[in-house]
Amino acid sequence: MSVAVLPSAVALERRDDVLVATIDNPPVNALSNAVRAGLLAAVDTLEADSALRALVIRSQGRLFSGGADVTEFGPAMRLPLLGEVIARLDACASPVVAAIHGAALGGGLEVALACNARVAAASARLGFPEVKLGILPGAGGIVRLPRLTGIAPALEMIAEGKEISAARALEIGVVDALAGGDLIEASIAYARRLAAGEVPLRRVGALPFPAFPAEAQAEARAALGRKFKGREAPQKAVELFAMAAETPFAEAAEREYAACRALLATPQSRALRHVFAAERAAARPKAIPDGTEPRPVERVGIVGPGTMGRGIAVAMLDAGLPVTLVGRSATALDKARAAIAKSYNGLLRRGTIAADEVDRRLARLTTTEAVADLAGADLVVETISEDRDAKRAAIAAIDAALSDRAILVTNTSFLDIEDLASATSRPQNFAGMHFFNPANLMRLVENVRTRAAAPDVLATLMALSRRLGKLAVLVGPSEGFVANRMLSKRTREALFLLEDGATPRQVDRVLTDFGFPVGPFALADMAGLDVLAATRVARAASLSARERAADIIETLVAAGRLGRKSGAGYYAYGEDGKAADDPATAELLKRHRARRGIVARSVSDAEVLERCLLALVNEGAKLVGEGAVDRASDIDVAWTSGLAFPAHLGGPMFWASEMGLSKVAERLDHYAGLVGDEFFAPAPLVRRLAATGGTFQ
Ligand code: T1G
Repeated sequence: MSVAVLPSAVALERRDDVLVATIDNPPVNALSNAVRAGLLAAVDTLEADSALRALVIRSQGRLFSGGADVTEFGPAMRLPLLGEVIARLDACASPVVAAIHGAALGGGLEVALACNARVAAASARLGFPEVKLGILPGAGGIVRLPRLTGIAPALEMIAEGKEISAARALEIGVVDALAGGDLIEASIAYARRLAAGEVPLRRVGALPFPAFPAEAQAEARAALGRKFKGREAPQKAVELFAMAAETPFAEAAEREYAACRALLATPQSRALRHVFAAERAAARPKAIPDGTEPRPVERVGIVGPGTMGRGIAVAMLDAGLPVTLVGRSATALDKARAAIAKSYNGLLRRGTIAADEVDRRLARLTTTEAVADLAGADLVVETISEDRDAKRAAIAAIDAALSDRAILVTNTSFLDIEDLASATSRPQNFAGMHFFNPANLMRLVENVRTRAAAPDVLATLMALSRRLGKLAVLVGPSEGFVANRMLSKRTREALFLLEDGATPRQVDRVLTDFGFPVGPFALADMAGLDVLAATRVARAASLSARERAADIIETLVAAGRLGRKSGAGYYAYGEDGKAADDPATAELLKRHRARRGIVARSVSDAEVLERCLLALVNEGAKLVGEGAVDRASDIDVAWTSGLAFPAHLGGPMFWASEMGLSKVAERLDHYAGLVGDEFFAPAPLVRRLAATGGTFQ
């Protein structure tokens, strides 16, 4: 056996008559320039040596390949391009086999599809995540995958970015075999069978492309339009599938590549790639020095069996953690356990989880009325109601029960977290973990640093969030943190707009046309207006005089309109559950304006959009200026993952940067004149960036 290490990220090794090429490009084996060159060298070696009968491509590390190197995306890609590598693999006279472990994604899967066969480890996953970056496979994914699977499964993978398991890949023909034992040995054996003619040698590009009739195209377009509102790439995928069905292979491959390049230059792709990078940057907060080891978390406690406590418990149980749930009464705890079991039963009915797995998760849940039972917990989440004195008392009691190294976090939404920290004897072990409802489903967690919190405590929160499958942003302590603090400014403007003469329908329509799945008033009706009214009471001290006077929610509640649950709120809800405009709301608004001495005027859609969004952006700029977040892109992560800001617009700060900060400042000045300085005077950071021509990025 001889080993030749090329000056590239691909090592070559001869296993008798089979050449094994090993991609080694940490952390995700992206197909960087050195990998592409290495793969070409592998094909050269194979073709130059008649003693070699086949090539196996495998990878070192966690996964086969995460695809093209996104850091290389730019106007000029360095040669060789991936397309050249793919074409050489495809044209190779001797068999080539891909040995897939971990995951084969994007360009990584395209490399595999250009091989004659694919052998996968049973745990491997395969997918085309390009669409999440606003692009599409550009190196043969579109022209090859449907030839193996048919149209529908390929569209799911390419236009929706759906990842599949190795078992599913075998079922739909994407892989040829699953390796029971050693993947490399199985792949080498498969390559030898191909070389010996025991298994017919196939080139995916030579298979017929399935028919894609016009009606099926129209259906796919409509379904994707509903599912991915406003997104260009999924629609483009349908167009390219249709093109590939009618175009000779080589020409179709060229057109696929050109389309991918064109998508790369779109604002949507820039925005989505910004979000991808922002999510990864958020994982490295400045307050946590490199190399800080998180503390081990093996057992968690949750105090407060209400909605949030239950959701957090499910998130922990789902991640394999044993949970001790503490409540004040057996009745409350029984209710919580029943609710948790019910949510698992829902999954069971839908077939997304196995019965024995539900049993295992529920078996990890212990309920108790005794705070002392938290003694063995490594981390405890306090989720009792938002009442300062009650929270301080609960926190002091939990603190007394915990060991010296245990971490205590509060899930408060808007109480002063430094004040809560002062209720503990070990403030270095105290911080915030602000989950969103439903806590087991929402991706965002705001981890809140307090002045005294130890870096390894913060590192533990970040690591735990990741283990829960969440996206975490580390934020500073301020009222409402990032998401709710900014959202409250949009809520304020939405209410002021109603006072000025807009209707709930207009505001909701403008924001859903922008790309939010639901507008603020339809959302308020879902949340319950009584709940929102209570929040207004709790926050009264920090509301401005005009906000306090804009008591539309209180007026609606007084009229018995609590939102969806009472059949009417801003809208009226009939049998069909649809939100209908209600003359009674219009009448209440009219009286409200009369009482406040406001003369209704017609408000343009542009004004609605600018006031709602610029109010967010300006508050975001204040958060950045105060150092409450490390970078503006952390805000974009919070909004795209937690508050449904359309990711293809990049988040509020990216959106504002695209608009240009001098325009942002100019519009803020305009609304400061119209609505009031206290609401719209540009944040100092906006002024500075407007003057220097900078952006938030
Ligand atoms: N290129 C460059 N760097 C990448 C990368 C990539 N494709 N994928 C991940 N990284 C970096 C990432 O920034 C982070 O860096 C580190 O690797 C670990 O990532 C021609 C057009 C592979 C499932 O869209 O989905 O192929 O922050 O923290 O949770 O058609 O990364 O540590 O400095 O996310 O284990 C298509 C994107 C490209 C895959 C691993 N591929 N990546 O998840 O680790 S387009 C993708 C992921 C394409 C062809 C085209 C995930 C992952 P840092 P991580 P992870």
